[in-house]
Amino acid sequence: MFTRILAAGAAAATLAVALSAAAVAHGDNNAQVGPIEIGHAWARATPPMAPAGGGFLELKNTGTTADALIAAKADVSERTELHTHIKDGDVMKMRQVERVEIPAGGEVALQPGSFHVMFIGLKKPLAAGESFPVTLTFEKAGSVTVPMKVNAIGTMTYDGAMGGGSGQGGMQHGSMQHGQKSAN
Ligand SMILES: [Cu+2]
Repeated sequence: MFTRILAAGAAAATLAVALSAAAVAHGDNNAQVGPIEIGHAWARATPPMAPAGGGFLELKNTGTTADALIAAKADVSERTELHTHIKDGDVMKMRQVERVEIPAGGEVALQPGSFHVMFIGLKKPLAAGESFPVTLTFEKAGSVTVPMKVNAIGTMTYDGAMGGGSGQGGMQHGSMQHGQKSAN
């Protein structure tokens, strides 16, 4: 229903703003900018000396043209980058990416083991139970700030499910190298 309203075109712009406000009021970190809906934004708590932390969210493009997440910004860290995980032999490594594509009518999840927001140079640990604002910038839709809730170390999902095994996801974030891109 929502999609059809937006597809009605530019005349719907004012309406879209009103709907956006309604979406935010639903809570659970949902926000919207243009045709892009953002939901389930969360970050994983970090141990005291961790240099970096990861943030995750779901993006849905209700529009008829592709868009892309091109930047994220937060005050909790010195730098904030977009990353993905790649498998190099048996080792998972993180790489910075310039953009995360969101196809027209499509969805993309930034989630552990895949795309994520990387908070590098944490000013203080991310503490479970807190939340902090993250500003996301999309190539076409512009910028929007969403609250990112912090789940416990080892969490794998927005709802707080823990990983099977060792909670290695959190460890990986703390120990992986982030200088690779500039060193290439
Ligand atoms: Cu990363």
